[in-house]
Amino acid sequence: MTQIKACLFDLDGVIVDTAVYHFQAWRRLANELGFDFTEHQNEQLKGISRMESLELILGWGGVQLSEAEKLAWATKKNEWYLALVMQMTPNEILPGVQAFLTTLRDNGIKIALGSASKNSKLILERIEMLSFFDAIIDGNNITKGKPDPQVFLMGAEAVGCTPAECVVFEDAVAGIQAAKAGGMKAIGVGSADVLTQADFVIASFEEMSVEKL
Ligand code: B16
Ligand code: MG
Repeated sequence: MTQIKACLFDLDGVIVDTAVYHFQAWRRLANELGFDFTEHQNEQLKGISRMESLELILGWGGVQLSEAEKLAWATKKNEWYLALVMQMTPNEILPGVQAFLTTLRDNGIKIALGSASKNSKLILERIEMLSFFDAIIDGNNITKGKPDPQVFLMGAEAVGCTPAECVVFEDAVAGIQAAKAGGMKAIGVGSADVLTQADFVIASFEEMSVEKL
C-alpha cells in the first residue's frame, strides 16, 4: 500500500461554509434581476465556478444577458460576496479542521488547497489558516473545473507527490469525481447517501485521524 504523503482540501464545505455567503450574494443578484431561487437550488452551485453558477441562475430566472452584462453582474455579485467574507472570523472554521491539520503538520504530511474559488487566499487569511497550506491551487490557477482532476493534479505536483500518495477531502460530488479521475483516494465530507463515489465519508473532521488516511 502506498504511503500517504499529502492531503488536498477543498475549501467551501470542507474547511469553512462559504456557501451561505455565496447564496446571499447570488440571491441579491437574482432579486435585482426580478426573480428568486431557493436554498435547495443553491445546492447545485456548490463546487462550480462563478461564471457556471451565474449561467445556472440566469437559466432559473429565464433571464438572457449579453456576455458583457454577465461579466458586470458577476463582478457585482463578487463585491457583495466579498463584503460578507471580510466579516468572517476563525470561529467559522468547521469543527475538527484545525486539530486535524495540526496533526497532519506534526506528522510531516503536506497540506494543499484545491478549490474552485478565486477568493480562497483571502478567505484563508480571514480565518487565519493560510499558514497551514504548503500549496494553494484555486480558481486563479485552473483552466478546467471539477469534475476534471486538474485542480488536484496541480496540487499534488505543487507538493511534490504522486496522485497515489494523496488523499482529497471534498463535499461536492464533482469534487469526489475529480479526485477519483486523478487517481487519488477521496474522502467525502457530508452525507454518504450523496457522496457515493467516495472511498469513505465523514460527517465532520471530528471523526478524522491520521490513522484513517
Ligand atoms: P468564487 P470550493 C466554490 O468553492 C464554491 O463552492 C462555489 O459555490 C463557488 O461558485 C466557487 O467556489 C467559485 O467561487 O466566486 O469565490 O471564485 O468548494 O471549490 O472551495
Ligand atoms: Mg466544496
